[in-house]
Amino acid sequence: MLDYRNVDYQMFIRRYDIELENLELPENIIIKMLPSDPLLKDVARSITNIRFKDVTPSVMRAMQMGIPPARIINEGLTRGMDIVSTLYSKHIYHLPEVMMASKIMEIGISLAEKKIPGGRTNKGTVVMHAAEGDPHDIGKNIAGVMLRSAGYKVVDLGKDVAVKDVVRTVMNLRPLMVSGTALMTTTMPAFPRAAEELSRLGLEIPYMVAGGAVNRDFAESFPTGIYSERAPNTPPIVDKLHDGASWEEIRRDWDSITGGE
Ligand code: B12
Repeated sequence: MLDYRNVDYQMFIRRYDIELENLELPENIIIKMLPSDPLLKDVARSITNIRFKDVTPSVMRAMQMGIPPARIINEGLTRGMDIVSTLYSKHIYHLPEVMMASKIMEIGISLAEKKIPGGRTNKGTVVMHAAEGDPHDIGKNIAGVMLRSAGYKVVDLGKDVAVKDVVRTVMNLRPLMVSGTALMTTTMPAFPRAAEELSRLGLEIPYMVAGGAVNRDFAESFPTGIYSERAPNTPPIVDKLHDGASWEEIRRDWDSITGGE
């Protein structure tokens, strides 16, 4: 005969993580990650809730209330996409939601981007691309906005760009820097290939690599490679190159330039 009198029910609750499961409801994940500013919250919500019609009014409202466009992009739109990425990794959202969210984010970026000062100056050219075979370009597009607003001319080759096209463009334009983005581990080997080919042609142009698939160790594993972890950290790195720093100096001073991230 079973005796339930002395059973510690807390043990069951912990075993099945009932409390935790409840906290992990999609709405709770969203609430925990939303920015605290109510205007930026609305911007992020338009993405997390996949509401095309909300993005334009929420971005416009935030701009009218004086929130700088770069902040709307970094703390509103990007945060919204981060939340969608989290929901995707937890199998709550699937590819269709992710694709719609990235479209909504693009609408918001194109609105905010127009109000970013710096568009008319040209401190130098940067060639950007997403690696051969890689369709992920959202982070690259954000970094491109940051660089344009810092006064650089961005030549964006787009996504899934063949190594030979990167090399040809860099040969023709001789930019201050070339940047490649990879979110898939299968596509990141394209970068050392392109950098080696450029070195073989006698071009020692810094090759910034970025995106979720790569890290600083990988970036610094081949000559000319440098790393950027987050889009907003990119202008300070390029400013150093503009001031004459070499890729070796960027590696050496990376922590102080980027604040360690
Ligand atoms: C959006 C997305 C897509 C979209 C891409 C839309 C687009 N236009 O980019 C779509 C739906 C097309 C897609 C497709 C696929 N995807 Co996908 N996708 C994602 C997802 C959910 C979010 C990525 C994202 O844009 N995040 C928002 C941006 C803002 O964040 P971010 O890229 O990390 O950018 C930040 C930093 O990394 C950095 N950064 C990024 N890029 C750059 C560039 C520069 C220059 C700088 C300075 C900084 C920088 O700055 C940003 C913050 O400031 C990720 C999951 C994840 N957790 O990352 C998977 C993910 C990248 N996808 C993945 C996969 C596997 C695929 C598919 C193969 C799925 C499939 N089975 O079909 C296909 C690709 C098919 C193909 N070969 O064509 C995997 C990759 C796994 C791996 N490690 O190899 C991931 C990690 C999901 C997973 N956990 O499995 N995907």
